[in-house]
Amino acid sequence: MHKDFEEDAVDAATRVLNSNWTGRHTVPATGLYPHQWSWDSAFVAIGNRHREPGRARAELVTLLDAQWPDGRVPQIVYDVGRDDDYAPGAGFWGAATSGLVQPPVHAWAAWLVHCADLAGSAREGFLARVYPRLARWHEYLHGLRAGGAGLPVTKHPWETGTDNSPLWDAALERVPPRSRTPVRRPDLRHAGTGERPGSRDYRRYYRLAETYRDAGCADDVPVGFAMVCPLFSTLLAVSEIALARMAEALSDGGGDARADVHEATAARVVAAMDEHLWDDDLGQYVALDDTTGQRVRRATVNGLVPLLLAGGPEPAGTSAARSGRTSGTTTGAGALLGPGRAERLLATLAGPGFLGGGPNLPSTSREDPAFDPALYWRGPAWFNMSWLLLRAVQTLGRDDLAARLREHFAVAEPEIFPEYTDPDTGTGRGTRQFSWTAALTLDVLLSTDECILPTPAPPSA
Ligand code: 9WN
Repeated sequence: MHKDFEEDAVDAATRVLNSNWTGRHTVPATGLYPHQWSWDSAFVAIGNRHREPGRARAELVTLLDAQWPDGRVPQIVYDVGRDDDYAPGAGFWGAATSGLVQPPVHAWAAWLVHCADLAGSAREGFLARVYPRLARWHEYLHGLRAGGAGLPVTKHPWETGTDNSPLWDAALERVPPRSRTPVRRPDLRHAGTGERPGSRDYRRYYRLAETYRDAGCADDVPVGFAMVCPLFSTLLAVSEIALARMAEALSDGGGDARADVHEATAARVVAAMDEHLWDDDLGQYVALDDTTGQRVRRATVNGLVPLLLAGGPEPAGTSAARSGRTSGTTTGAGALLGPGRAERLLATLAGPGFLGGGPNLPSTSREDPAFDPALYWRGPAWFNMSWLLLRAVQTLGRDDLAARLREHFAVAEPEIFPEYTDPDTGTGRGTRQFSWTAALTLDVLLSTDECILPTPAPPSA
């Protein structure tokens, strides 16, 4: 990317993050999303760590302050003064937060935020504050949310972060498109109807949320939707490895038993993904319907994200913050994908359904019958997905694919930091001045260390 462009983009992205910062957290977008969202805050913290590390720490601490006693970190923390501006709101839940969750990218984000400013982190006792809460969050997912395959289930499409991906179509078909609560759509004031889920989908979303809420958000009551997602499971495994690094850093010298527990848990998650979510015909991971036991054979970007678990060289920038272990490679470590899987995933990523079929990475394969370049998670290119895959292929040394994925960020500033883009033309879609688009653009432009994955422990001798 050109130098002038980079400076302009850094300034413009910083302005977006400044204007979306409320003093305690960052809203995803002031109009469409006026509250704090869980995984958005993690991506925002990853971008803010470069120039505003104190704000990055505050972002995560604010979110974790809203953690439930059972360990869940809520999907949304409401700004009750703006309850009319987004639906369903605090009134629907009868609580200050949603009862749902979102993908667990937080521990990974917290580790990166810590590594970016070791002195500030130590001064605020950041790791000691967040580690126990993040560990409880993961315990909730491994415990109350464990499905038959031993992987966490999502109880609502909103929990997947990829709300109307075709991965959820068949399961949603079984949900009656009727809710007792009237459906409100303030979102349509900020994005076109052709870019957002339809009203039938929304009636089902409400129905599911209402059923879960009325059961007291208890996880032993079936709500009619229980899906295992390869994106969600991957982020859990990566974050579990981040918890291991945190446990070591906190134990002041290494050899902490908890780090070994996190490593073993990550390895168990990856092994379960390999066993239950791999689809050899599609050459990628897919979702699993926990109600029927069937895999959902649809090609989406969610199923490529496990490339983050393919290994690679030791990340130099993170090793300085680790105690007790200063070198080693990930090759052969327990938390990695099975033999041959990385090569197949790379081929699928480069193939006609994804990067081989057009300039940017679509959220749903161009070869899937549901592909639509304008509609939310059914085709548009999302910057968090380009970022996740970029980090994966950089770690694997695939500079060709990294250059392709980086191209997406070149349209972020000219398109006013859109929520997502048409994967073929780069035209902005959804809302604008979207926080994670700005934050991850900053991360791509400002990162000096491109290998930012927490490293699994080398196999013991
Ligand atoms: C429901 C906030 C969120 C993101 C999700 C994205 C979208 C909400 C919505 O916006 O979902 O959570 O109303 O569509 O799908 O990933 O966290 O940016």
